[in-house]
Amino acid sequence: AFVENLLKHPTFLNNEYTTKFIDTTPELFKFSKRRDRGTKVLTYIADITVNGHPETTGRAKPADVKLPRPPALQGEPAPGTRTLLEDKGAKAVADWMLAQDRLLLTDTTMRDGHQSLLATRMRSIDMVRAAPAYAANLPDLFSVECWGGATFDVAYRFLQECPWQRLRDLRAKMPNLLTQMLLRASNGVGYTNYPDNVVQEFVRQAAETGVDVFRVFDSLNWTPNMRVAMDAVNEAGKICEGTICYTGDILDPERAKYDLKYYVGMARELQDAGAHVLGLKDMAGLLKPASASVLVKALKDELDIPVHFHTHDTSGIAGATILAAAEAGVDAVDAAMDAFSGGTSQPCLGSIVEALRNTPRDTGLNIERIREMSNYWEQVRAQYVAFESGLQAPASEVYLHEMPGGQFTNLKAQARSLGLEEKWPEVARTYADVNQMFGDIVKVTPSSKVVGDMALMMVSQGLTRADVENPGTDVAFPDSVIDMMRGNLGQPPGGFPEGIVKKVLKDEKPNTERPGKHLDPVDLEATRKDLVEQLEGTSIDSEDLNGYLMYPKVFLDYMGRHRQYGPVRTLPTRCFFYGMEPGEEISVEIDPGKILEIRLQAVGETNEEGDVKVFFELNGQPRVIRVPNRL
Ligand code: BTN
Ligand code: 3PY
Ligand code: ZN
Repeated sequence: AFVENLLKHPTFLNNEYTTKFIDTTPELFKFSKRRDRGTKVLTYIADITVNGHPETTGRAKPADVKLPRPPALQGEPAPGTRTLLEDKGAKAVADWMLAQDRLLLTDTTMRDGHQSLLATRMRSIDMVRAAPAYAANLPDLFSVECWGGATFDVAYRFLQECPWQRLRDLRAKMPNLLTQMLLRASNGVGYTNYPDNVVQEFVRQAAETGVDVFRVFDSLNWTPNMRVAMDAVNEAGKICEGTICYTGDILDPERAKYDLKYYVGMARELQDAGAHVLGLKDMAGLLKPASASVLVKALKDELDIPVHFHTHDTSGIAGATILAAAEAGVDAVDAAMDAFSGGTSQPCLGSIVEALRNTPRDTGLNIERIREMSNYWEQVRAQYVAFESGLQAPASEVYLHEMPGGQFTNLKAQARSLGLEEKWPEVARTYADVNQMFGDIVKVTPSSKVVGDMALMMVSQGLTRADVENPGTDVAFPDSVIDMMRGNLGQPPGGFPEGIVKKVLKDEKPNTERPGKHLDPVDLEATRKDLVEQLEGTSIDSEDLNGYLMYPKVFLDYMGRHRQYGPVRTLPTRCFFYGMEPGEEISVEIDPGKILEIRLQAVGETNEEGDVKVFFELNGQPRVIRVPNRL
């Protein structure tokens, strides 16, 4: 019956068969109620047109319906850093970095840029359409950060798309450029510690699908908890960027816990653990220009590997820090294309290029090509007004709370939704108090979420640090706090303060060993079989399995919606979030070369059953789709 269904399936008959087709076409296994992909995608558009998208309802709507136009291609892609990795390997790339006079640049627009400015909501189509222009016009970039961090679960959860497909498409369209991802070491791209074999399997798959540079960090800077991920990257023959998270202020004697000696020592450990490159990750943008001069010089003196600096411009002064780091000899830095830079994102790429022109660190990048690319990103950003944070100005407040760029605006929105908007200054101060109460820890996903959860709980319940620490008061701690005190995210330098551990865990003893040591390996093939059963026979490839292992529920919900709507990733962004207007026409490339011309004719009245008829033309043929009016 399977083969029969396959042969009769309209997609197969239309010659649209792709390797992912069987996996993503569960109706092959359900021998009734088949719907073709055209009907599915029309159903999606009809539903959004009638009911709105839950993510944008009640929010700003972009004015323009025009599709953003990527820059013209300047000839064939020239050999780039990826070419070197393929020819000579990871160590050769690191040696090449050390041999450059110019400052090398990573473009973060497709990962941290939109993660920090647009709540991670950028869709694959807007990235994939830009990728050929990156390859052809900007072959001198060091790398393109385009995967990992929060983008993985947001893709499944809110964008109804497969993050692996995004990676595969970007990889194919940028064959000469290094792709880069952010990996939370044993926390993978999630918020909790995974069994060692899950982390290993995830890295293997990411490398196979298309990641070249893995920036690996631990949310408490605990190097023993980074080894599994780092070893897996090296095993895969990819570039391992072992990363320090920067917090505090090395020039402030009051923050002696995180002093120069601490960072240099950690850098040494990461080099010894097999890092090809040292990542210096200033996730909150706390590294000041004068401190950067001192720190970068010390790291360069101590290490034999190149140093790659990442910061955020929340304070407004990160450009100065980048120039100081460049002056002190840093090998590479991160920046975002102009239209996705500034604020809680990275500093402005074009301005760094200009600032260094005709100096010893001249980047050699073509500013005109950068401007064209940024013009494209400006049009892209305009489609996502619903997700703008509204942060209007630089915030020196970041030196008080030390929130990472991605968290700052997110926590503000969370506070707003809890009715605590007016109390924001108190949330910021409490976040700082919680940090001190936890022993002054690195705050970056997932440890930053724990501190944020605790701070919001305290402000909404009117509790101070003294109240929480008072052995006489009973406090209901958030689950994430209990989990961290149990040792499930590992240990910060010096451990958590005994008092707070006792208060949170009462008589329970924390685990101070590496969390992965106590997690049994997952039986991957048994899990796959189980999943296939849950999905009534849908076949599950290794990318899907890795998605499920990271986020079981998020993945299953995604698959459920996929069954109903089919792939929606190639819909224009405006249509995906707002549906269509009567008279509007769009082209959708549902498979390579296979284009659906869709025109919305009219939206009917709601009938007694509460359904609405939506009238389309699909490739010139009339189609009527009925959807429930849920408003
Ligand atoms: C989510 O937020 O759960 C993901 C977005 C997709 C949900 C689809 S969009 C069309 C339909 N209408 C809804 O309210 N939910 C689904
Ligand atoms: C992430 O883990 O997603 C981050 O961007 C941390 O800075
Ligand atoms: Zn960042």
